[in-house]
Amino acid sequence: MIKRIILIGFLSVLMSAFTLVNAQTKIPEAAIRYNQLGYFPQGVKKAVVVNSTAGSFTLKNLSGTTVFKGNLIPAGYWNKSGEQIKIADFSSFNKPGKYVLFVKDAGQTCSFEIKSNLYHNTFKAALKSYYLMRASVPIEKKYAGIYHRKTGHPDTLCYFHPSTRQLAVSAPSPGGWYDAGDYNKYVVNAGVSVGTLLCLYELYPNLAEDGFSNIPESHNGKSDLLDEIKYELDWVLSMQAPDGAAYFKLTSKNFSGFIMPDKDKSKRFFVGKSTASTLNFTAMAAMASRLYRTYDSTFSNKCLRAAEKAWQWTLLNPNIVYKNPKDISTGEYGDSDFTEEFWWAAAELYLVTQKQDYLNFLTSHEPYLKWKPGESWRVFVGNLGSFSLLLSNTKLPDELRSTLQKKLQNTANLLLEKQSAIPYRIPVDEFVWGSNSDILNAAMILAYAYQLWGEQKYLGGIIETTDYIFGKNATGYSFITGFGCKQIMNPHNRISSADGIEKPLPGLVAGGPNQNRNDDKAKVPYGVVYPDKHPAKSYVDRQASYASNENAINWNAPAVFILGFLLVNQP
Ligand code: 9MR
Ligand code: 9MR
Repeated sequence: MIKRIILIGFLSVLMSAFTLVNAQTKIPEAAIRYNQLGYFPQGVKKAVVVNSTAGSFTLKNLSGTTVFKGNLIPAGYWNKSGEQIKIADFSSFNKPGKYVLFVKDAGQTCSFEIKSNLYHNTFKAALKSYYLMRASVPIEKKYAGIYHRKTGHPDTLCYFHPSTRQLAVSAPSPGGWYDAGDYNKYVVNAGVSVGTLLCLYELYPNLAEDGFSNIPESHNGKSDLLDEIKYELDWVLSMQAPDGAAYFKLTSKNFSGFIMPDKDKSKRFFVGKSTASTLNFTAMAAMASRLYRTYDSTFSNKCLRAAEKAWQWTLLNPNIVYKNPKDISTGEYGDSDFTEEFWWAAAELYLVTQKQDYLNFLTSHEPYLKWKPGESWRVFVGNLGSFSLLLSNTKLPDELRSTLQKKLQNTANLLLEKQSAIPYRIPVDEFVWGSNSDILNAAMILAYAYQLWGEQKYLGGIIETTDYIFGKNATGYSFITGFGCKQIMNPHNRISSADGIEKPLPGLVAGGPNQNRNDDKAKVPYGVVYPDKHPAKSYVDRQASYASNENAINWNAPAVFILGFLLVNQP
């Protein structure tokens, strides 16, 4: 008996040792990671081949004829993804058409295209997603097809939370876009989103001309891009308090359930006032005043008055940090350093008014132009101000202009250097909450460098960065809903999860790999299991994963910017 127990014990130890060895020696699967939409005829064309022992690759057309053969170039081990990497470079093949890549032990890709205007449909969808995320109006079939839905959150009667120190009981605050997977509206995050989209308009005013987006305002004789942004701005303007400050957010007390917008009947509140929200408000309104002047001069004047009043409040209240009151648990967009927001607001106010006071502010502060990964809503806004200054014909002191140019050049070149050292060819290798937007924001810096100096290296950097978004990444997913061969199907988006339609709302950018895995089941009870914890693979296409698979207006904005930029600037 005892002998038998010992024997069984011995056997099970042996077996578990065997499984352990087996798990450790499990051969990692070989795979091809590529831009699932395709490549530009005259552009860089690379795919990443992982964990493969093959030495070569072939490119075939859809009738199976080999059109190109090349050697795989070893690029070593990448610790961010835990993969051995080789590169398939077929840049010299430039015949438009549909193709498939083959690698002996990694199999084959889906078909992808080599063509110009590669990003026309994705640009259109990424922009249109803002319409689909509009609050307070019905989303109509003639504009949204199967994604039509009833009006959500009329926001005609919103209450002042005590944190606003407002004596009135209620006021309307309708319109605007839902921030993200949740139904709340935050002034801070409106800032970087509106700013980024207006930057694109400033560069290419004819890109999404009247009728382009098929939205209710189409055929009003005005740019659909400006129409869409104005939908948000009209809401933003309703967030100004009588003293000039901007309330922090318009929100329910807690996140709603995963129900359709029209089913969420929770009370909505104006909550808080802060320096960050008020500076974002100032910058948006000032920038809008400048760029909407010919569109609607009354609106433009209204924006300017609102902006200057808000700015005055921030001079008296330069340090009001927002914290969620005890009874409010929705997004906090926590920030206590307002350097970037002040810079952006002052830049926009100077450009629209040309008043000496604003210029004095600019010349007495360190010009802001930096790359910092993480949280575009918190830091990237400083760059938006500098982009506006760099593009403008307004007279700037020579020293300010040349400092900004130097900083832009240095930052862009550092990003390119970083990119060339990362086998997936992205300019960022920290993957925090919303990493996809970091990667796209870095590409925006390259875009402004290209705009100023026209050097091909910057354009090449943008193109390779965009490959990452459409599947040339360690997860193998194409990160914009509705596009690519391996699509994300379960974004953390309340509408997509509750509308009964299998395919999620199209054109949404997923947050992407998040090395902090803030929603890991190991950390939070309602979390998700991450099958692979390498930073570049910390992503799950699960609805529950708000820290890796949500969408947000500030993540979509740089996608719209970059896709639009690549429609105009093709290699
Ligand atoms: O759905 C919420 C999402 O929009 C936020 O980004 C996220 C982080 O603040 O929170 C999500 O809500 C979760 C909440 O924080 C905790 N309980 C589970 C909620 C749904 O996943
Ligand atoms: O994008 C925000 C990210 O940078 C923060 O780390 C995170 C946690 O505070 O919050 C994110 O913003 C969420 C916001 O608070 C509520 N709406 C959804 C946003 C995206 O997850």
